[in-house]
Amino acid sequence: MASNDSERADDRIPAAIKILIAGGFGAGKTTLVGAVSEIAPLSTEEVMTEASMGVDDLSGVEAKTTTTVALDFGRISINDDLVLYLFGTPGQERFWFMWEELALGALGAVVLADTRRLETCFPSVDFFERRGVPFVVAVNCFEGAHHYTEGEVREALSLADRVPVLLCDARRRESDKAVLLALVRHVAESMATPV
Ligand SMILES: Nc1nc2c(ncn2[C@@H]2O[C@H](COP(=O)(O)OP(=O)(O)OP(=O)(O)O)[C@@H](O)[C@H]2O)c(=O)[nH]1
Ligand SMILES: [Mg+2]
Repeated sequence: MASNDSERADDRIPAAIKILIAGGFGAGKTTLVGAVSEIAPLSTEEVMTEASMGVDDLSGVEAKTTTTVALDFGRISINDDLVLYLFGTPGQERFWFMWEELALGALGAVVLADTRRLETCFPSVDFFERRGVPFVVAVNCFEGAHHYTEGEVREALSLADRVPVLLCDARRRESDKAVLLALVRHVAESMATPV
């Protein structure tokens, strides 16, 4: 017997794509994955001890007590046809060697920029530009920090016109979803018109 449309919709297996959440130390990567994930996020937070003093640059994020030592992992369904698997990268320089492995198979990335230390997202921007991985820049607007306009961020990071820049609050799910939707659109456009 032929199945009807609603049965077919139930049988559909959504496409799954891997997305990286990158950016500098303390930019809010773990916060974003935790806020937007529809499954309990996996995180690998460790308490920062005195041993990291002089190794990790805490200027601007002095209140930070834990840090990601391997990865964050979460999942979000965009619709019935598309699921995003989110991999948050570790931000500290001593763990950057893991980015290469985490980036394998990633179709796109969010670079979270920290308004208190905008320059800390340079290495992430550089990493994805070199590999030709489409990315968006999401500016996580911390209260009390300088507020940049989209144009100022674009100029400061020397971003190509095609790279979307958005302002966000990593703690808010709707804000994070808007960032991920912009990324999905950008990935689709990049696939249609590769540079
Ligand atoms: N005020 C404010 N605090 C935030 C925001 N996003 C994250 N935080 C806080 O900033 C701190 C650092 O956030 P994390 O999500 O751990 O940052 P991270 O980028 O994962 O850090 P690393 O993995 O150590 O590089 C946490 O205490 C968050 O609660 C934000 O938008 N506004
Ligand atoms: Mg983290």
